[in-house]
Amino acid sequence: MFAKVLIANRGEIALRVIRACRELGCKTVAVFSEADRHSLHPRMADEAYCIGPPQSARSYLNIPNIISAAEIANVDAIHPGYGFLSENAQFAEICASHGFKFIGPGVDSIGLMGDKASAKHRMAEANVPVIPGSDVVESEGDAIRFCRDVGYPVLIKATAGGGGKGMRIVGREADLTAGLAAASSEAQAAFNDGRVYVEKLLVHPRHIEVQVLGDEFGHVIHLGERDCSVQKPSHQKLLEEAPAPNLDPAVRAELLATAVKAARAVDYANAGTLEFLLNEDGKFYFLEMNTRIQVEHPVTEVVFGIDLVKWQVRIAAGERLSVRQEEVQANGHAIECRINAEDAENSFRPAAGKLGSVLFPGGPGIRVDSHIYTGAEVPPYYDSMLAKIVAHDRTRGDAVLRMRRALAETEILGVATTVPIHERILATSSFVEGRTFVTWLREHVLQSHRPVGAALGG
Ligand code: MV4
Repeated sequence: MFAKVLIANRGEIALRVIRACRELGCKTVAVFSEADRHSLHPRMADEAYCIGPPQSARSYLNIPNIISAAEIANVDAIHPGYGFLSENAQFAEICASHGFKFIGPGVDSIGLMGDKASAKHRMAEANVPVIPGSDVVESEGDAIRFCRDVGYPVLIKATAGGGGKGMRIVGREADLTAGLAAASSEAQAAFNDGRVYVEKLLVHPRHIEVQVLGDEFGHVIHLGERDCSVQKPSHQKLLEEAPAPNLDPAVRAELLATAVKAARAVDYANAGTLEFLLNEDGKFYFLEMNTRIQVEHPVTEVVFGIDLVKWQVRIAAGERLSVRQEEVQANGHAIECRINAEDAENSFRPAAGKLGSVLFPGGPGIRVDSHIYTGAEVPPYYDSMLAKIVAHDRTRGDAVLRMRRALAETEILGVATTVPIHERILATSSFVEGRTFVTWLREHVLQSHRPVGAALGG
């Protein structure tokens, strides 16, 4: 086991990794920007090093400064958390070449899955279902032929895109030329790469992802699935749950087996997530693979009673995965609400500032992963997540009731937060019935709630 681990991250995930390392008997090293001097992660770690000014590019993305801190602290391994450098193959390579074990998959897996086109191609080769799509559009004729073949509506996507940027729906051939031109110019502007391709549009798909864990000896298991369909219009997840509600058991079995097959096909090691779109007809398609621990990992942990982050560290330290697939048993249902410093009434505009009183929920079946405290400063430089509230109970219905109770107990004064929108989501009948999909929030919650003025014709 490592003697000392550096956590190259901040906020709640830095605390999460520090806690896992401490339970494994490792010493911990935090790195912090000047804006995080009074944050909890430098306080909780055994050592802490300032790696630069508040701007991410000059601190949490500053590879030379992070490596310097690792050298000075003489650590054995580096955990990247999520976001920042967690899927940066070059960073993983630099850690290894400096003698620090990168706590994550191999550099090749990061690189392969980081390029969406190569990932999709590799999955198709492994007989993992992918969304029917064209190659990069070289001519209008190509596009017209492809669309006639798969049928409208279609979705135009940017090759360099991801996260929903540069996508265009085209409902009929007459609109195809304009759609291609618009998507391509938007992609050129956003990514300096105007290449686009076309896919069959899945109408109202669900976003279902499968947690996998592989050791460095080729053993791969899954730890069930998570439904992440409740997303903001910006494609950022807001609420996640495990297991996915109303999922046909045969579809679940096929989905989980496909995820393990996909991970094995790329010799995957450490924690990873296979993302799929599940269509209304029960067919599912590979979307992308995340080669990091994810924000929503706690819903899997509480349902399966395992510590994914400790397994990440153990696997990186060369341990065999001692959990066999047959031993993996789901217990109950868990829901996670992301509490962000955002104003849902104003397109989720980020809020920043000094917090007033912070009071978190507790009691049976509640877990709170958070780094904030009464009087803490919420800096404007980083993503806006303040806390994750996780409610676990025997059934989904009970988990919904428990989460409602937990949100009612939550107090975070000083900034706008997403607590109210979560209370609205949990009170919406289609959510309670488990009938959500990727555009559900916009269509069923954000639209339905319009101030009177707007309703009068605004
Ligand atoms: C799709 C789709 C429907 N049909 N592809 C959005 C971001 C990018 N990762 C892929 N996304 C989608 N691709 C086809 N052929 C619907 C979406 C989509 C979506 C996917 C996952 C999670 C949230 C989403 C929100 C809107 C659209």
